[in-house]
Amino acid sequence: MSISILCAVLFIGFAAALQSEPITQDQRMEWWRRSRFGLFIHWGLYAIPAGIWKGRSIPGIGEWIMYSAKIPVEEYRKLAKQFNPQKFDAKAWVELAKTAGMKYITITSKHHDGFALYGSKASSYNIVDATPFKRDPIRELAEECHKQGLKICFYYSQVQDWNEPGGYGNTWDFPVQGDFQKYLDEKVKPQLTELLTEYGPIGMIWFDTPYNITAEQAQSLKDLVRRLQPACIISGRLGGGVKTDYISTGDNVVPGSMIATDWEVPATLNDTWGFKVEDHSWKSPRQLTIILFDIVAKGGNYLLNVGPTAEGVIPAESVAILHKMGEWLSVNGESIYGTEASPFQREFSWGNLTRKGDKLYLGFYQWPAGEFYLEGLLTRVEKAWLLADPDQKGLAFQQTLDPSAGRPRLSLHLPQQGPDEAVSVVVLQLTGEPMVQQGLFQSGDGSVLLPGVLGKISRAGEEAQLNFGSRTGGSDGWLDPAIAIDWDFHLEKPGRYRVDIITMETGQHGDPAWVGGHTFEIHSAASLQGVIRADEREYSPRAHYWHRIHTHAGCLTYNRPGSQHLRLQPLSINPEQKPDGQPGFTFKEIILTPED
Ligand code: H79
Repeated sequence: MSISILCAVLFIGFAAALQSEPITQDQRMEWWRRSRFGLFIHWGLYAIPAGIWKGRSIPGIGEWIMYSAKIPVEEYRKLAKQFNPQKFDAKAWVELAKTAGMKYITITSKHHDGFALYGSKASSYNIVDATPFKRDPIRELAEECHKQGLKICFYYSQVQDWNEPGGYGNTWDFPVQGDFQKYLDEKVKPQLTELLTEYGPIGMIWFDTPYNITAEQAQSLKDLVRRLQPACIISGRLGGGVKTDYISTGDNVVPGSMIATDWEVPATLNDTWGFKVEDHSWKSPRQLTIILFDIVAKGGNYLLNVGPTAEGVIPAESVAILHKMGEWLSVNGESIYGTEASPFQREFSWGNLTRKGDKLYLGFYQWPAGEFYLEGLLTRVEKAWLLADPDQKGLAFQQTLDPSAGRPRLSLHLPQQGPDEAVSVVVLQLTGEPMVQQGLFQSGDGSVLLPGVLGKISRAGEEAQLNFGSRTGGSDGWLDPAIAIDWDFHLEKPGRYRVDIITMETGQHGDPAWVGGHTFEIHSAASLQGVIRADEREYSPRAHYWHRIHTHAGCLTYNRPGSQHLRLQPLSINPEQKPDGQPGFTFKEIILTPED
């Protein structure tokens, strides 16, 4: 036996031995953590009506048209006879994802309407058996992904199925809920088995709407996926309280702070997932790039959606946006792929940071005018440069690390203009792993930021909870005025400070909602009382469609430097709710600004 054959045999034996080892969670998540950016595809029969049924525009998301227009099963199923997407081109779709800098594709194998986008033997209501198209686009896409080195993942609606009496959701055809267990056994499990055995290695199964399923039922789906493909990731929305491989935020919801686990934001380019001919509310590539950077800086993944037409074409607007993002990533991808969350557990008004080993990447959503300061970094900087600069010309900087000189501070001399209109990235090469002074400190400009997510939340002296998970980062559902937030912070410069309370607009794009009129008390150096009102509106780069609303709450004078405390206590919360707005006090943060 030659050495090379011997080596090959040994290697195969070794690989087989490795395979029989149970896969660890870190191994399962490895590709996903490196990827950071994926393409979501919502495609199905709903692309034919594209938001319009019998001449009437149906409000809401496109793939929900059967539900929103209460279309009877018999009528909706007829759409299959028209589904013939001759322009579908798996190679082009995968190439688009690659050009956009995306590393995985998650496509709807079966959405809530119950129609399978692949050749399923478990249900003839599928693209191969029920349409004139007869091809299996899921197979073509999976093969193309395997060829082009992307992970293929399948969205599968496990609870809702409007085509089946046992599935949830269709109350117009099936006013009495059918046998859900039977539906699980006869449709869901056989179909998941097909998807996990006939299409090669699957990156993940993306379950959705985790309601109306018991812990046992959810566990049995998890067990099935684990048994068939142990390396396949299970998305956050399985249900039944069963732990999955990562957290999925709400649709289009970017959390206000870091989450210390794996998580992903599923999001749309306009307002729909499935194609809608009348939806033109495209987000700008700049906005989407900021969101991408912000998500990665908080430790998450971004799954961004396209809704192809009934012909099989990805809308030109979507293609143009994704090309732009790809251009940005081709220059700045180093600050995204394989990076970790910012070591600072807070947002900055200028942008955010990502980290890889001994490097920090500062992503500027707004280019600072003049000198730029970063406080709290305890590790020495060796070199700073613009990521977009191929020569990596060093930027001048000064760093104060001597504790007797006060807070550690890096000051950077930046050029007049940033290299990118979306997010400009500065690289800091450090002498070691970044160490950061945690806690709430005064910034270089003298301001103090007290974010809700970093405060201590209590109710009548007991620990309490508020949810800052809304897409704008403001608190969601703060209706109880007995809840208070406390902060301890450090002040270097005594003096008089203006107090701004920031609340967030919410609501729908194009129709923002905001409710004020809550009354509050602030206790710190002195006590202030007031009413939440819109004294100033400010554009928020993180949540493009919604403004940050400032309430000028008055002034506080601190006579000495050092440790300080501030408490925000609502006295009353206005219960009014605007259509589609969030109820309650949509509090984001307090800002203290020195009054010179
Ligand atoms: O697959 C996409 C959505 O179809 C799915 N999740 C993402 C990834 C989703 N399932 N449920 N929802 C989203 C929320 C549903 C909201 C609704 Fe409505 C409000 C359904 C009925 C009222 C929006 C407005 C849709 C119809 C009217």
